[in-house]
Amino acid sequence: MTHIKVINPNTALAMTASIGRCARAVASPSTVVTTVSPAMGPESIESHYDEALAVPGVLAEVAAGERAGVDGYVIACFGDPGLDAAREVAVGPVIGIAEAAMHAATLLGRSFSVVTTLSRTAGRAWDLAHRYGFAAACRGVHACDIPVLDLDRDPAARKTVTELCVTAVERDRCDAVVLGCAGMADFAAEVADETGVPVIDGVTAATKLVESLVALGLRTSKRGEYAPPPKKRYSGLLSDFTY
Ligand code: 2AL
Repeated sequence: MTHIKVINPNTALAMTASIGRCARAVASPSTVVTTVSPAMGPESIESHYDEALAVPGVLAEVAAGERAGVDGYVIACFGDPGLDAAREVAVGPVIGIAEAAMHAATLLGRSFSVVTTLSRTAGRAWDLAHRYGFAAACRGVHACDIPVLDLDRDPAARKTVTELCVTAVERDRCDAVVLGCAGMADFAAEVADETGVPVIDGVTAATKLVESLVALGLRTSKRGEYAPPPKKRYSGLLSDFTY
């Protein structure tokens, strides 16, 4: 049995439940998927400030997962918050949803475009495309300007996102679409129907990638930068993080 812990770095529990449904729908019957939100952090992540303050909660969940014998982790927010730090803490693989989706998109086509939430999150999506080596394949990052929590609450959100994906494919002439928020995970099938191109939701892509790496017996490298962090004291609110 493989145990994958899917961490929604925000504290919106309805979104965590939806992320869990999407991840479980693709996981093998022999995989147990646990979905959590950290006990502390922002209710949604749509700024660099939100992202920075989401990271301690994510790391606490990875540390708890290590104590519980979790085999691998998905960081289910498109900014991939805390990904490198989580890999220092975890023995098994840790994959971010932007990372998973961009890798999958470039296996299925020569180019992709990202459809994200607020315009201010586009810079982070571009940063990650550069970091993962996919900037040349990324034709555009388009914002629907719907706040993360409204993706679920606003009945028009699904249609707005789908229409923006259709426009992105026409305008960018891209081969695939990457959904730029975990809150869009259950939009993928509909967007694929409307655009006619592969549409990658990072939650499902990352879940299957983690599952595959674990099945291959592969773990995070502990030789270099992803070795456990040096032991030292942390003060104040971070005193529990002393490694
Ligand atoms: C996200 C995401 O995936 N979760 C969240 O809170 N914010 N991404 C985004 N582009 O807004």
